[in-house]
Amino acid sequence: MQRPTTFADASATLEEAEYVIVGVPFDRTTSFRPGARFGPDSIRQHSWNFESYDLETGLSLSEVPIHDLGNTEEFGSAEDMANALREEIRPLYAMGKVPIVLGGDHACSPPVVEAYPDGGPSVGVLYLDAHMDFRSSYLGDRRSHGCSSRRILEKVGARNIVVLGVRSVSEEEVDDNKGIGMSYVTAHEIAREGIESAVQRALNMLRTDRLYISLDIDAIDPAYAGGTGTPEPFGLTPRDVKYIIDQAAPRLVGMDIMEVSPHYDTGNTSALAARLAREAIVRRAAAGGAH
Ligand SMILES: [Mn+2]
Repeated sequence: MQRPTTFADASATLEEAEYVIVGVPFDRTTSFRPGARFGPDSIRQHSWNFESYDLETGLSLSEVPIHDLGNTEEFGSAEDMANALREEIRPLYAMGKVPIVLGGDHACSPPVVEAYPDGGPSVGVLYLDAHMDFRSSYLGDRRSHGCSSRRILEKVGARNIVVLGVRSVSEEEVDDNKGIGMSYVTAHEIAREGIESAVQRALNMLRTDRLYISLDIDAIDPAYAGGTGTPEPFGLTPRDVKYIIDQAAPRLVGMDIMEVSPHYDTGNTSALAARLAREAIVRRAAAGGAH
């Protein structure tokens, strides 16, 4: 019998696993409505909604080696969370595993990227978000969820991160970025030019073979994913995000899904998040994703 809070089909031991689920029940930097700390367990519960068999790839998730490490402890500050999470994730990369991290607010993403080993091939980050998250500091906290793309950029460099789906940004962030040059594709551009062309453009901007996806669930329109802390209209569709994941999966080295806040939700946002995590795993498995 599986514990109900284990991610579905995560029946491998840590040693056997290629994909490792980690929950981070942390939302202390949420700027509008809190609750993302309940995201990891809600996503896990909704993951049981789906068939193990994947129609498109012909693979069964139950045959893919997935392990659920459970949740991190709770933390008093974002800095403490970042330091601990980085150390939690570092050995997973070293063992050649693909972390799938469930948040938590978006402050939980930078430590997962920062844990990626230096010295080898660099990683390119597809940062899916309604917001730019490019403040140097927010409410006195450099580790706020409003600063996450900036912290990631400081790890990977401006050429190795592209923000997709953005439609909310402060003038200060736009001005700051003029001297830094982080690439972004707005939700409006994606709606105009179509997801295929937009993703191709985004992938051409990155100079890396290895990809990491950071998915703030608010990248997706609140009509589909209203269970989140800072809902923002004019968003991507679930199918847009599926397409991004499908394109990136063969080169994927890690992924996170953040900002699912189940108490604002009927359950659909958690189900969508769980389904997108499963999509990334099964697509990468089908492509024989290498390290
Ligand atoms: Mn964000």
